[in-house]
Amino acid sequence: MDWIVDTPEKKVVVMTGSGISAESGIQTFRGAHGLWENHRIEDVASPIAFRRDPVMVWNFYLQRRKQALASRPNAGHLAVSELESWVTAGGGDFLLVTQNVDGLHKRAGSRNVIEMHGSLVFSRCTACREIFPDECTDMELPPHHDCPQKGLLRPHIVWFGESLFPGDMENIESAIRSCDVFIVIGTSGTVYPAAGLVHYANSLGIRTVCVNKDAPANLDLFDIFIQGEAGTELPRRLFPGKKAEGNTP
Ligand code: BV8
Repeated sequence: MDWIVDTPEKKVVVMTGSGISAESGIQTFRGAHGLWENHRIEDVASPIAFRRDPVMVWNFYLQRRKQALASRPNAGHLAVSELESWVTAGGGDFLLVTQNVDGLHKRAGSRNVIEMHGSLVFSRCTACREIFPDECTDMELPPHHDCPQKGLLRPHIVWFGESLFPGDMENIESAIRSCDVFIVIGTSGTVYPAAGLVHYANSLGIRTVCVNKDAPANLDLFDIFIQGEAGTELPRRLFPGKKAEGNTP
């Protein structure tokens, strides 16, 4: 049995995609043939779409916020949170980078998290740019902020064609530069710059591990590929700290 992390005093970076939330009942992007509520994600998750039809985009994200708030973290999220506790208690460093906007990693107890594509439970004012927690699920129309400019609210999400939040990429790359292992879970490796991070880790000679239900687009960039569902594979393989039944080290 290959443990992915064999001693706690390691420096570990984990990156996840929608696949880790699939077992919580949240559909993945490609798994839904790229459709969400019959929308192609690229057609809705963009500033152009929001300018063209703010009500449709606002409600698209309202539906996803409702679904996320009604969902629960699964064994995969919990295993990542346990790994963080085990590594940090042993004197190691841990960073979780997630492409997901569902908030399930934080609800599973993960602490050092970069939600690189934003979060469904935050909104942002398009005028004053204030970002604030927002778990409201009954505003069918995008509300206006109570700032002087009365700006239209938008989801605090990184859309296609938008840059990541300031500093995030630098912090992610800095953590990868100093890590011993980069573990990528539940992502098809098709969206950049997230999908490029394994290239970066490779260029630095860092061990790269992929845990995924299907072979990702960038499979050849990984040292180890564990094919399977995150909820099953992660508790068994992430670290020897927890003896799951049926483990044969
Ligand atoms: C950027 C938030 C610089 C939204 C997301 C033209 C113009 C502008 C940009 C581009 C362009 N062409 C290309 C680009 C770059 C673009 C891009 O990469 N496009 C792709 C489509 C080619 N990227 C960007 O625009 C990024 N910004 O480049 O800024 C810039 C700025 C201005 C102008 C030019 C450049 C911003 C990208 C962020 C977009 N926002 N999310 C929302 O959620 O609504 S992306 C969204 O899709 C996710 O966050 C995630 O990143 C991606 C979906 O990917 P996955 O998570 O991997 O999901 P998927 O379904 O694909 O795969 C799931 C996997 O899980 C599968 O492999 C499956 O096998 C596996 N799985 C399933 N079940 C399980 C499992 N694994 C384990 N266990 C299971 N149980």
